[in-house]
Amino acid sequence: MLIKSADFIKSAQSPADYPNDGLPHIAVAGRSNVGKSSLLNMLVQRKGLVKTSQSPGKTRLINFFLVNRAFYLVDIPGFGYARVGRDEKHRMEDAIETYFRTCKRLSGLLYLVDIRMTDSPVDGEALDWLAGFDMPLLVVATKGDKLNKEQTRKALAEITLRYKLPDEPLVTSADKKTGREEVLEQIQLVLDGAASGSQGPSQAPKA
Ligand SMILES: Nc1nc2c(ncn2[C@@H]2O[C@H](COP(=O)(O)OP(=O)(O)OP(=O)(O)O)[C@@H](O)[C@H]2O)c(=O)[nH]1
Ligand SMILES: [Mg+2]
Repeated sequence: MLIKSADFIKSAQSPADYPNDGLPHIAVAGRSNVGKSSLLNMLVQRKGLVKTSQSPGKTRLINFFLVNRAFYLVDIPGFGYARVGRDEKHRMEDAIETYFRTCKRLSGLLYLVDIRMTDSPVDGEALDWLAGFDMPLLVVATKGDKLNKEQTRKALAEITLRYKLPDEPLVTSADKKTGREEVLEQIQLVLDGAASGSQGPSQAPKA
């Protein structure tokens, strides 16, 4: 997939704010600080289009980025971030759940896991919950630059086993700019599936 354009369109808290022009959405979710915003910037090759941060909990609203005027990449606030207040946390969780439940244009999900976190209860719960939504789910391991080849092989096997994934996740590094083509290829398959009315590839955990 060639990225010709990528623009921030809007932030949303409730359904009235979702883009409603009939174009498909691909959401990017994962724990706070896993590297969602960094991956989005890498995918569209626009450093700084999506705000990233050292401190978790930076992305608090659902942010919509229009790509190639053809589909939206959607930056979802991080799961499991405890340091925002309880009311704020509930508000964010409600906003995320409402989006997953109600957005008719949501065609697929990327769920990001930190390649070094091979046994995370937050990821385990989130993946089980997301598998309940009837749509393609692709698991992507971020921060691949943090491990060497052997550690990577081991981590991928552990993640696949721990979360009962049908396949090993793709590995990306926003620092080293690796895994970009592979992720874009999967997104293209999901979009093709949505356009043809059939479901694209999915890596949802096995029941
Ligand atoms: N080494 C390395 N660091 C990364 C990578 N991707 C992200 N980071 C770092 O991880 C931190 C969090 O990155 P973000 O992209 O802001 O993470 P996020 O998932 O959007 O975080 P929230 O918006 O808080 O949920 C930043 O310090 C990034 O520089 C990567 O591939 N490799
Ligand atoms: Mg973010």
